[in-house]
Amino acid sequence: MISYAAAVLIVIFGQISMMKPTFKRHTITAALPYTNGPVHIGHLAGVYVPADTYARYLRARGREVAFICGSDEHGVAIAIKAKKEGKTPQQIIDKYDQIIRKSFQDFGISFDNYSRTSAAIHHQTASEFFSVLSDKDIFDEKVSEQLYDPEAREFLADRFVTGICPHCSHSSAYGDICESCGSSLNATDLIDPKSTLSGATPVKKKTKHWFLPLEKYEGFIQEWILDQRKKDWKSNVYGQIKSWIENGLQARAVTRDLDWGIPVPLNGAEGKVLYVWFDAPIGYISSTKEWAAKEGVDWEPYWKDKDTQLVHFIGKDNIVFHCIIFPSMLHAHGDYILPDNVPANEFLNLEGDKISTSNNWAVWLHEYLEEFPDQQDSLRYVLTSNAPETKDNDFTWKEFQARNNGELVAIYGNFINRVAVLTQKYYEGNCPSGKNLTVLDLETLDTLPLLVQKMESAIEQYKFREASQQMMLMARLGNKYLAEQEPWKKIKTDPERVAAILHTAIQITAYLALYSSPILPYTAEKIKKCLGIEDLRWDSANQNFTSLIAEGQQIQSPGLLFEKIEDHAIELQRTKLQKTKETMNETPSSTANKEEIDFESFMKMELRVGKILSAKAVPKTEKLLEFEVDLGFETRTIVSGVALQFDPETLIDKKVTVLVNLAPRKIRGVYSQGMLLLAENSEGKLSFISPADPAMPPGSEIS
Ligand code: B3M
Ligand code: ZN
Repeated sequence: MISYAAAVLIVIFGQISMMKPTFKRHTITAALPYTNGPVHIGHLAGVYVPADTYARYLRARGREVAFICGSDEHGVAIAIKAKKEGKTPQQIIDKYDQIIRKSFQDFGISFDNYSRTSAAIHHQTASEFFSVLSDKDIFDEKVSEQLYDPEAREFLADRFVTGICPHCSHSSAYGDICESCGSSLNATDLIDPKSTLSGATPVKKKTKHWFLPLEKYEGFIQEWILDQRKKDWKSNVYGQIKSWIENGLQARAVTRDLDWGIPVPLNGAEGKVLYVWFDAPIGYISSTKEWAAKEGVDWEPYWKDKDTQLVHFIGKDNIVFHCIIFPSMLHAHGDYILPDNVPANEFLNLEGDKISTSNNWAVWLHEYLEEFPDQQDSLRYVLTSNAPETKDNDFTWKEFQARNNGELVAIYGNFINRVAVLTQKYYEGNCPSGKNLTVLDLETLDTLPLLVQKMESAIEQYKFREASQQMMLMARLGNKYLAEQEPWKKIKTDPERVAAILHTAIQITAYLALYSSPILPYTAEKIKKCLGIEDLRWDSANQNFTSLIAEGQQIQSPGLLFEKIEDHAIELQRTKLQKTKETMNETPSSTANKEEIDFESFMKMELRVGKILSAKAVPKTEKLLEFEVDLGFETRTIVSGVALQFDPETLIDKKVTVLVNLAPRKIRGVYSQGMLLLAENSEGKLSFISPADPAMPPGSEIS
């Protein structure tokens, strides 16, 4: 018993000495996802699962937390996506905001608030922030030469332009960043730039912009991060900042010539909007305001009180924005606190290849749940235990299966299940007495607070992989204890011993449930309910750890906690990816990719020149226009899905190519007789096929 008491003291003392300076409250932010696509496992592993684990942990310890996120709805990525799909940016953001919100909800990402940067409160907050800096004369106003697409008649910046990276020669760097070497770029730095709108080579044209003079903040960043030796910061983050400072910081334009975004609140800035990376991080502040208003609390301490811990969870491609640009903005403003830490993760690859939204090389969260319903915790666990914390990591379906079946099912689930079943069988579900615990039982229980302490310390250092290992060690301990004690062999001969064994095992299940909650929230909730310990608190439990569940307490079986994943389910996923790969490797769409046809088949098509006589929208549709087309020998009605890209008025009298002998079809109530032929470039831009000589009369045959 002495060794047992001593161990407890060590545990308690150890905990006190390990504790970091405690903050009064915590503002936890997770990168605002762009609403130009759904979210995938890379997002979850890199940002949202670790952020959620941290937020859940702090709440479990009774801390005041504001866990903040929202959709990032401005910027070029969205403008491009809208152009590609022939939709308005608003249509795009509305669609993906919904999908993303739902995925987060479905995976139990416990944001206190999830906002949108298109919200009025954000426009106002970002606008005000800009005005404060402008009033303080922070910005340099410069007329400079920017890239301009002469075909699309638009200024090009960021993702609207690609070219060769001047630092690493990567052939498809963007106008704002090279994803290969991580350098932040200005579009004019690119070698051999090309417009992603039209493919044209851009020309330089003068335009006025407002610049944040980052070079003036070098000293501040140097002192804040490097000189203070934020040694508890992750080395990948610290290293990136250091190399940025060593290369020298340059002024960055914080306005853009774009028609999608927050208007620059200045006279003489008409037609210009705030740069998305200027407004997006301010989105954390707006989202906090939105939350505070709903909760009836004051938002300001969450951003302005030195006793608040501000932590940004992001992926490594966002480091410069969160560790240099946004802090410089906050510093220039003057009222705000700076992040206490930015635990950025590296990237998660998928089956050996970089996850890519455009190539569909991803496991989309909404699709995962269709195939593995109610198995959120399995994915959360696998992504945590294999998180790309210090280097890029690979997600493979095989490993997913192995960890799910070998750890969650065979160890964690098996242990809990056996305890529940045996307690039911021997004691009708009531926890047996713990009065005859042996030294071995007590020593087993003794180990638990130590594991919890290691887990706490890992989480506080943002080492979530390690935390998940400690959690699994707890389950292993329980499983091993039960396997070695073999209560099923002793029940007839030594019922007193069996009572002690099950009492001990039940305490371990309570432990496991309580301390798994940041990592496996759904599972923890289920077990806690069955044990009747929903109200048990993280800290109090640790001081009372031999009798979390008292003698006689009724416990229920949580049923199947984790489902075994069979080979065929994994094969299905791998085949799906294999198919994607085949499409990726297929000849690009700019070269022929349909099956060969013979001359006769081609000759079956009757193609003629037509002249558009009238064009009007088909009521209650977004995309359809109804045309009257003169074919020389007759006039036909033809419906075509081009409304998002063409103004009907501009098409009158245009000569076009018509497939005349296509079987007629009724489209949205309109009888369409034929098809207008269009060319489509890789960006989705459409163009009618017109005869080179505009004098060709309607009805002329094309062959
Ligand atoms: N929208 C996410 C990304 O780079 C970007 C984060 C903004 S956080 C303020 O994918
Ligand atoms: Zn590069």
